[in-house]
Amino acid sequence: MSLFQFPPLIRLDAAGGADTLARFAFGEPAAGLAAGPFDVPLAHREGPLAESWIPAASDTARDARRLGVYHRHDGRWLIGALQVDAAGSEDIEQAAFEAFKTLREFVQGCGYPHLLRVWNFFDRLNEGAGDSERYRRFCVGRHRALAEPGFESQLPAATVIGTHVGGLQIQFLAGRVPGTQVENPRQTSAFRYPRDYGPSSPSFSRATRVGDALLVSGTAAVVGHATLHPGDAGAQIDEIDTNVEALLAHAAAGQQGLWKPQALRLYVRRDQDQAVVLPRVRATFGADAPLTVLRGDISRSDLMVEIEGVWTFRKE
Ligand code: 3EB
Repeated sequence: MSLFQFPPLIRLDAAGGADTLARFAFGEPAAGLAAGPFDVPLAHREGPLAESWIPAASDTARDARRLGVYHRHDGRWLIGALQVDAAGSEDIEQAAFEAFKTLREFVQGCGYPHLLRVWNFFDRLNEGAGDSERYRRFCVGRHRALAEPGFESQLPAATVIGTHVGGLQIQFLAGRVPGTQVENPRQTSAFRYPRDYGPSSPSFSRATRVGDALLVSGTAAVVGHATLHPGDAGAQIDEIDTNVEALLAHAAAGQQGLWKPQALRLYVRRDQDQAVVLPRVRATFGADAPLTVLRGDISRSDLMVEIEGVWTFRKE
């Protein structure tokens, strides 16, 4: 029996409740207000306003802060957040380096040493030319903090999305036991991207499998290591669907069964692309698939859309 048959690891919800370990709330903070640790600081466009992770009796979950990392844990899982303000993240390479050093030290000392899933949000993602682009600098700092012999096989699933508000926001899920890294046969592993995409490759796995749940990284129209259909959101979303299908098939590893989406996030760079993208996503993943649409910048300036989420496997 796997851990996650009942209940599922995650659900999208509109109302929320006190019965989960963490509730990520979508939406840009109002002017002058700071984002809370579990706020996802992106403009919300469609779907549920929050994502609740890990059913937990409220009396077993604990709130704490150590090394500047706000976190909640329930004995099996830990969900945490680390925030760097606008001034502190102006040098995004250094901010990423320090944040991931802290994150490493934090998870190693907290009893939940296995990083399973990480989300990163910061502003002006595509600002700067060539290797000075902020996303590329972020990758350099993150890589510097994480690189050690064999680290590639321990990398969590991840997301990097650009915000319109200042500061670096990192959220993560860690466990007492490791997950299983899943790469996508249709995509070069990001940690093996060639030099063309920046001085340091992006340090993440395509997905992490935890029991029956597959935590899928932000997935874009990258095939091999190349961007396909640059700037064309409609064609890119079809490529993403194919990427996700390839990943799910690979993750099933020959087992008979079906992957069911528990909660999906669709990130769209430009509002005008939503009309073409959304119907295709619904056609692929089901009209009733639990989906939230957020506006955000994507790691390469020619990428217009990205999808991520959690799928669970049901044996047949
Ligand atoms: C890609 O496949 C698209 O740098 O952590 C997706 C998810 C992407 C995570 C990251 C980047 C990251 O390269 C971009």
